[in-house]
Amino acid sequence: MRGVQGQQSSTMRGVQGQQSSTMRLWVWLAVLCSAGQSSAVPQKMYGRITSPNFPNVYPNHKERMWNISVPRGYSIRIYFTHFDLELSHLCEYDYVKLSSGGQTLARLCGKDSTDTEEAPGNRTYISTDNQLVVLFRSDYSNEKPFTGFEAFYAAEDIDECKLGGEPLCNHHCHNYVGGFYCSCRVGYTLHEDKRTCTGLK
Ligand SMILES: [Ca+2]
Ligand SMILES: [Ca+2]
Repeated sequence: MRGVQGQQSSTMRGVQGQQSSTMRLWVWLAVLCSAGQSSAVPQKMYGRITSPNFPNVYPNHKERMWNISVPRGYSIRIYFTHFDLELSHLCEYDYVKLSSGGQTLARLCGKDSTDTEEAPGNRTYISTDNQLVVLFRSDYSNEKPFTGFEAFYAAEDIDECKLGGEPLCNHHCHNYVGGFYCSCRVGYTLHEDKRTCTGLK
């Protein structure tokens, strides 16, 4: 009996040893892959963000930041389905700040817009590039309870052919979801830069 048990346990050890070395290999491969493809991590194309404790009252002295990022060729559209923050002059005390491309898109507070303060209402905000930073901040007090905000965002195709400024294509521009491409009039070929057309001679 003892002999059989010994055999079994040594077989078991063998299997376990094999399993753990296979495990090690997978972990090692996973580490390798994640190290090499950190920029290729699938990005969320949509989402929901809320103030802390939503739909309940948000706490004082709170700061939260969301760095929303979608693939290149897309911008981010965001709108609010609920907005109730303390109102203060120029949204000094509590606010939600939207920024993109290094500039502030909006600084929001209150419930409805006033002459000097902006609340989102039904407005939709669009990022200037493929990144949007949302910052929520509350100061040390509230005169009454406020329930904060709920917002939804989604990636939206940039129509590169309709952007202002210098046209991206020499002749024809064609937009598609996530990018664009150029083509040339008859008698011209597309240059290696994929944008310039040169005459055939
Ligand atoms: Ca406050
Ligand atoms: Ca596009």
